[in-house]
Amino acid sequence: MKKTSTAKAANAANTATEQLKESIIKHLHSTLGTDVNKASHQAWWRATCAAVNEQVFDGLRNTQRTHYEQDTRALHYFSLEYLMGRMFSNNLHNLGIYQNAKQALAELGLDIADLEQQEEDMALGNGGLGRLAACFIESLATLNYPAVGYGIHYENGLFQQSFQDGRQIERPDSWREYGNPWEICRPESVQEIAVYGYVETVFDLQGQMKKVWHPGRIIKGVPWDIPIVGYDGSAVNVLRLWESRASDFFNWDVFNSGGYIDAARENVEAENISKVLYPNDETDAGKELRLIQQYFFCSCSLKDIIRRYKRRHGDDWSHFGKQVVIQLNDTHPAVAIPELMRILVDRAEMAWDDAWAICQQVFAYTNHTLLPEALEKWPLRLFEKVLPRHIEIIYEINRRFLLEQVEMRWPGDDAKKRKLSIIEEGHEQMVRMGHLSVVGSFKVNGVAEIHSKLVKSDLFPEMVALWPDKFTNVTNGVTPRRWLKACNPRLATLLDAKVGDDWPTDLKKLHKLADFAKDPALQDNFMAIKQQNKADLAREIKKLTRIEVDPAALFDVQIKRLHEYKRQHLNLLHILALYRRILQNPDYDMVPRVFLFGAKAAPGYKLAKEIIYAINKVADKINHDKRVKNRIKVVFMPNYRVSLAEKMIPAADVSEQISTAGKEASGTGNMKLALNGAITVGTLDGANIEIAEEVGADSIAIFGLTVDEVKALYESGYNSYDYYHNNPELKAILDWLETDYFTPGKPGELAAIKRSLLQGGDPYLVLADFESYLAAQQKVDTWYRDKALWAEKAILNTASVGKFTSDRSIEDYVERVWQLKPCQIKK
Ligand code: CR1
Repeated sequence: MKKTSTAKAANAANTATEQLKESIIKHLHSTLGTDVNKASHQAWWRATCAAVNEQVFDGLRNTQRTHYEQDTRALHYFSLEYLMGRMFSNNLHNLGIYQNAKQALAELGLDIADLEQQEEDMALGNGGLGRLAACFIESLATLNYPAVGYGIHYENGLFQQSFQDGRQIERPDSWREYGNPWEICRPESVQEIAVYGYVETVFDLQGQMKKVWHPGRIIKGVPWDIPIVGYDGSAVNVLRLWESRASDFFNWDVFNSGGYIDAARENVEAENISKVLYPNDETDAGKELRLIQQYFFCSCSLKDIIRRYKRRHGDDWSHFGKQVVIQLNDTHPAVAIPELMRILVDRAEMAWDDAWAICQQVFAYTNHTLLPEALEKWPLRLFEKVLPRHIEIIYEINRRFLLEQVEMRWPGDDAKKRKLSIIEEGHEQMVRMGHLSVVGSFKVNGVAEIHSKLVKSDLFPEMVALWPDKFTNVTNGVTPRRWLKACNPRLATLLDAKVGDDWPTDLKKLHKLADFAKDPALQDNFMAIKQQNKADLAREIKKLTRIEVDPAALFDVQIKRLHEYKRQHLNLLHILALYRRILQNPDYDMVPRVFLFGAKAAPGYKLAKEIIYAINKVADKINHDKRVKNRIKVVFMPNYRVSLAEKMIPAADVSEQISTAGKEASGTGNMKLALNGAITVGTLDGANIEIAEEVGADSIAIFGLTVDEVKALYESGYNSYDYYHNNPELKAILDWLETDYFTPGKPGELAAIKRSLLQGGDPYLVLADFESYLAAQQKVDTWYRDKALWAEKAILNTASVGKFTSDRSIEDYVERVWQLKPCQIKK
């Protein structure tokens, strides 16, 4: 019995492989216009993508037809960022044809790994927030939920980073310079949107007052669809990204009246809107173009949703709130709230209360940060200039909110009104997008338990008093398809054998592994895989940086955006402490470690760039110092991005999650690293707390002040000099940074870090956590010496983090916020 079914499966795989091969050759000829004899890897890759797309597009058509026929309620994810990375291997895995493709290509004399490297990352995001959106849309497709991702088709994604004498250099990222095989242009669904101009008050024949917006400029939005393949390949959803163009209609007049140059200039201005992603992670750019970007994509997307709705329901709006739910990924798309109000009140001529009721059925808002510099506020003057009608609508939303909610609850309390008003008073009036998002949404969530608690207690306590049921938590997650199956094939194969091959859609299954955590055979296999992954990464490190590292050393990894609150400089202080101990004691006994960093700094963030420079300079010194005898190597990997993360994460022994408690909303790298068997050195912050609960106190190295202790310390008046004066080692390494030891002939080049930690007041409590951080690292050193003990902890990490699949996050959203039903797609 078993034999025949295995034989059948083998036959089917053979046919699939043959068909793929044929299709690849066909596309090499007819799509790429080249020939097997002269095709480059790039051409082979494109031909293979075209072959894969035959299946992707079948799935896409099936899915769209089914959703239309069944008139499903759908989620619309509004996000300024999608950090997709590469799509090739993921699409193959999710279609279940990775092995066939690998085989087909091998038979054509090609290594699939070489082709994978041909793809540019689709880096339309900064960091965690954008990557979360990418994981979520993949999970939504996998779980068969009707969903569309909406965003911007940036011509340039996040800048490419290189180092020149240790300093970060940014270059533009033209990810689609030669076209991208995964995107489909949809000219039939173009939208036109308006900005600028003025509002006129008119009275109709019945004497009703009406507002008429006379726009100053019209911009065309051209949609590009990226198919999102669910795992097992039956549902294929879309990510719809808008590209801005000059409106033909609008510029025609200017052109005719002889204003050819003016028309050309306007074209450039219109096209600028989707030209580039703002490279700030967790800081508000506050620029006019950014507001226009936000409005542009929200307006295009809402019109797209309404067009689809009307195709089914005509002018009957009564089902809109049942069919449509919109998730706002942070406040960036919050302008969608007044835009929907404008469409309903001004265009559909609906009564305000009815329109508002619809809005409040439709919008939900996710908060991703408590950092004050990230909380978006727009100068009222600017808002008024760009969106003159929307500012009036916001005034009206605010007037009613203050009157019907705040005044009712706290009569006569002007201080409360000032605090809660969507318009901030002051030297310059500002529009508070966070307030607008909470007022306009039916649900508000944070992204980890602790963060959601802080959103309620520290950010919006009065809003909680008004609407206690509005606030909820959905802890973040990551897709195990990309972050284990595709990026760590060796471990994936071991897991298939040990727990069965359904773990990619049922990650709790990994828990079976815990029973074998002490089993020497499993430990050997598990650690042998880690070793091979480390050897692969060592080769990559050599290729990218020319630095040689020993795969037998402990690989200590910190990968995330560069930010003071994430405290890469705390990591650096630990490295300096170890180095100094070695210099003072040539026999200093420590497990050899490779410290690996990957991080981009926002181009305007000076101190972040100084930290990169300092790490590079210290690395240079240590890596060439014979006295170190390879006990320490420091490597800053250039151009950290999704595809590099996929190489680093499977090779990590230690995961650095060392933010100041209360500052990292969740983190998602922490989940990916633990899933791949790295042991976390971390603070009780964000999702680290939940990871610790899952893996158990013995399999994680927790250190540092807690959220409450951090608050207490700030309140009692933190003085970083106390720590500097009381810890001679800490004092010595900080003073070291002021000398020219790491920058010969140029003393003081690394002094900015010391300055920020002392004169600057050390806003993120680096010095306060230093001692306890070093103690946690010492513990890790001890653990690592005991191979069996380490293997057990590593296995327990992989076994215990099933909770952090993005499938679970999506099911939480469905239950707590979206109220969706899955829709099975027949193949
Ligand atoms: C948070 O800093 C979180 C991601 C995704 C980031 C990070 O801790 O994992 O969001 N916040 O929820 C952010 O980018 C603008 O705010």
